[in-house]
Amino acid sequence: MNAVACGGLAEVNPGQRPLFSYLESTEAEGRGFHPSDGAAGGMGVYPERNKLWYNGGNGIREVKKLQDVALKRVGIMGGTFDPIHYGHLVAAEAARVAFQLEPVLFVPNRLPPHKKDYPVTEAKHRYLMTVLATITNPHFEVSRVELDREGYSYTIDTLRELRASFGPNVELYFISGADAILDLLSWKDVDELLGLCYFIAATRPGYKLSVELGHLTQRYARKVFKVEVPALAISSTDIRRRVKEGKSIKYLLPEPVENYIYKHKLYRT
Ligand code: DND
Repeated sequence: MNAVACGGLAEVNPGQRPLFSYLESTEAEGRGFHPSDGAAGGMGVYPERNKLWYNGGNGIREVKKLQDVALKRVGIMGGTFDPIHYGHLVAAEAARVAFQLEPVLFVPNRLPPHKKDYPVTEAKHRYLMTVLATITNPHFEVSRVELDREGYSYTIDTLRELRASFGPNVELYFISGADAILDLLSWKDVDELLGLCYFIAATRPGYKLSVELGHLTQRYARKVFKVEVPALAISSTDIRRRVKEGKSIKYLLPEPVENYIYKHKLYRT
């Protein structure tokens, strides 16, 4: 993965107080770094150098080692995962590396609120496929928080639960495809949701998410970061169609998930 293209979507404001002085003053107060403050100035991380950069309008300057300033950051990859595939895994890994998330929690939903009119595979299968797909990555975990909750799996309910269990010193980053971010305004209690977490939108390299997000207010845009990933052409819909048509799904998803699909005769009808 290349130099990380993350950072707030708001424009650089040359008049803004530089991030390094912000860090120095707030560290003294014991508060630490908060990404939304840096976002307005244009900010991101070089993972390979483990440095935070800030562009105050006069070019990029490195300011701090990331581990010196960041709070603990946990990633949340919510999904229907019907089935999980390499697009999901590559997006989660890119976000993990770019934002130094530990761990990334995969959260399969029980009843997706936005797919009320679509048949979704039994939750137990989607959960087990998610476990199989993530088991070899020591930074990935699978959460049953939505599976064990009755009714529709609204993200706001999940974030409230996770916020309560992780406590205030952990920042939560909800990882999502750019397509899902574009629908954010239709999500339940979106105002509260954006107060509980940041969003990381996985986009194709060169994709201008800020243009697409023009309909979001400035307040929302400052809570959305982006990370560029390859493999965006893979989709669960296409994999299900391929199985139904007897076509190969090899190399679109991890082999254990492929074997699980065939063993349990999923997606045949
Ligand atoms: P999907 O059904 O899109 O999941 O649901 C994504 C999340 O949004 C779930 O946690 C939902 O519960 C939540 N949601 C949606 C709508 C309303 C509300 C909540 C609400 O609370 O009101 P998929 O399994 O299809 O995909 C999982 C994620 O991976 C999505 O963000 C999708 O955009 C992304 N994705 C890819 N990212 C990179 N490369 C690819 C991808 N394919 C899917 N190839």
